[in-house]
Amino acid sequence: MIGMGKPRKSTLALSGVLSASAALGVGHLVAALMARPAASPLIAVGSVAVDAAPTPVKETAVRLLGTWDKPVLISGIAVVLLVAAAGIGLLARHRPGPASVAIGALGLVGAGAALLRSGFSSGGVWSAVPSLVAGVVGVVALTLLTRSLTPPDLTSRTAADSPTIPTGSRRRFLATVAGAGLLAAAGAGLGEAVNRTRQAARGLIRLPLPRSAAKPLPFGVQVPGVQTFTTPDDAFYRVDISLVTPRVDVGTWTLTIDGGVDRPLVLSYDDLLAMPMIERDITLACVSNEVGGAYVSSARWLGVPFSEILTRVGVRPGVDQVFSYSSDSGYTCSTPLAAVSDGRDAMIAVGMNGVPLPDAHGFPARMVVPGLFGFVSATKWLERIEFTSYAAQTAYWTERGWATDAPVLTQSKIEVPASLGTLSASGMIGGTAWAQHRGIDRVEIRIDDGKWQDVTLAESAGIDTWRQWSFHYDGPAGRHTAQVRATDGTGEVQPENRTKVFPSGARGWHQIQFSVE
Ligand SMILES: Nc1nc2c(c(=O)[nH]1)N[C@H]1C(S)=C(S)[C@@H](COP(=O)(O)O)O[C@H]1N2
Ligand SMILES: [Mo]
Repeated sequence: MIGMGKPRKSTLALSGVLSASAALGVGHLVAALMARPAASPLIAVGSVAVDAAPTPVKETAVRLLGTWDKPVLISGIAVVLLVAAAGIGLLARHRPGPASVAIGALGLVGAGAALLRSGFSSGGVWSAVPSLVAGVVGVVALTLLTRSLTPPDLTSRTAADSPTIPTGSRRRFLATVAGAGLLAAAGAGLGEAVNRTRQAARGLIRLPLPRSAAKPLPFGVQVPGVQTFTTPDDAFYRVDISLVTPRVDVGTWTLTIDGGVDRPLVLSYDDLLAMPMIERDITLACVSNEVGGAYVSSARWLGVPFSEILTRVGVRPGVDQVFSYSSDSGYTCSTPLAAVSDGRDAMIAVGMNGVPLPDAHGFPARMVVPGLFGFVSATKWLERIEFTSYAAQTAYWTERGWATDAPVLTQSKIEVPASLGTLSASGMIGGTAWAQHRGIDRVEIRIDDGKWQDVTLAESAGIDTWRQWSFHYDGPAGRHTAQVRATDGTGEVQPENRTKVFPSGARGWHQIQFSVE
């Protein structure tokens, strides 16, 4: 084929695809080297797509695909890009100029996406670099590949010389193909390796001891068969808008605390670790948790109490909102000033269950505020806290129609037996109930259409954590239903009527069917 002088269409398309692959590989590596994994071209474009997608689309994607939603999206975008690149490869045969412009334009699309996500701040503009480099790599690769397919002075040759491409060109083409393939694979692979090793340094971090330690957990907090009272880090639910887990370099990371304050602060990781710490057991819940869902977990957090921050910076009159920013994802979050200044254990957390925060849960620092849903309190990969007003700043989810003020709703759930499961020989039904910062005072269960009965509550570890419960079933065999409802520390009973998670969280009783042998 190549020796025939007229390259096949498939060869041309392949040239386009290879050029784009090399571009993406190099772009990925550059993003990793710059410690901005989210600025990798594909991921930047994917992130913008996630932002732009209407809320119902996002909810459907999460429901259908679960945690596969992001890999599926990224693959989809990659396929579209590679098809476009194949087309550009075909175009390159007769119109190399426009083809180069087209592949370069794809780089610009990536750069634009990265800028949209990172903001146009002085630090943010660097996010465009990986895609710009990718664009250049794409243009160069495509030019080299198509040139090696078509001898440059073909037209000026005499009829006797053409149309055969000399074997030298064939070799040159194959070498360029191999080079582009290598760039693509090595770029992607090395990029991933860099992203990972950047984190190896984390093993060396020594967390400070808290000035105020968490109380020992009461002996009876755990009900056998129910999920563990303290959720292990790798089982802790995870919800965020980031397509890739941000991997923050603590060497260069800083936390800025500014806005309506007398003494703004810029803290390094070491500065933060040197501040007084508290350690607390706190249950975190997501507003997107369906009744009976799994987006709720408990951990022992170590962090700097907000009271310490407030004293250091001196908040001015007029401030009513704590507006937090996250590195890498363009995510912002609004928390009422009242919730971090009313004496509850709001903190800037650095530790989770005895170790530095895992990447997925916000390393190196995140907010934790008991009693509020995660989207209005628990900013991960925290980069800046601006004391401001609700009038002046609007957060990411508020812009998308979610509630601005979102305290955790009282919820309870049956964990054993599983829905449609069989009751074990012990006859124990069990689960959890939570109403952070109000506490759980009572949980009741109803079997079939019977009357509500009190369950046995496990010991309370405080009003900021969930409470486990159990109930001994001694009714007849066969198929049954069970329903639960909780009463919070203010005496309010969990309402029966179901509501959707949007905009302020799901209400309603959890019900399961089970059979008894
Ligand atoms: N940077 C950032 N922080 C974030 C989010 C996010 O998308 N980006 N999601 C929030 C939401 S909606 C919840 S429920 C909690 C979840 O925290 P987890 O993933 O550690 O469980 O993080 C919050 N913090
Ligand atoms: Mo959430």
